[in-house]
Amino acid sequence: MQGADKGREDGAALVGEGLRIGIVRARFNDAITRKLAEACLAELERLEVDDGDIRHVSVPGALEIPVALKAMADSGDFDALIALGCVIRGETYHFELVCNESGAGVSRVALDHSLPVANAILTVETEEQAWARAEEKGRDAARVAVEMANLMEDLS
Ligand code: INI
Repeated sequence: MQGADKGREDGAALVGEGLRIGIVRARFNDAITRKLAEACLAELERLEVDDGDIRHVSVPGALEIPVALKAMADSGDFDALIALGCVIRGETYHFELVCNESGAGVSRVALDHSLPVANAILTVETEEQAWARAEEKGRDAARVAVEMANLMEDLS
């Protein structure tokens, strides 16, 4: 098993029908985050999430992702959210700050709202690594969002 499926043993539902998913994509490193989005949307479609149940917005950079996620969470209109971004150390002298703050913000939204947020903000050393990981990371984000939305429904 790889990626989002690592350790999955309980057959938690990977059926997306009826789920409402919000996606926030950072435009910084735009070509890479578009690749993340493309893979994520393809997997959501494969898992039968209806196109009309997906809201997809973009923000300037990873640091703006949490506030957009928060607005989506506040709306009560979503069963799970997905954060798509890319931070590359080689081009970012404040790499740690952008990684840590965006990651902490994503987790905070999830816990404050009891709402699953799949974190697909790539944090890598080089652009080459980002390209190598983008497709799997985008696909995993879709699978995590669907699995966790169904789990939260089971637990509620
Ligand atoms: N934002 C990213 O998403 N990735 C980066 O690699 C990055 N770098 O290199 O700095 C980045 N910075 C912008 C930041 O997210 C905010 O948009 C900016 O600071 C304005 O608030």
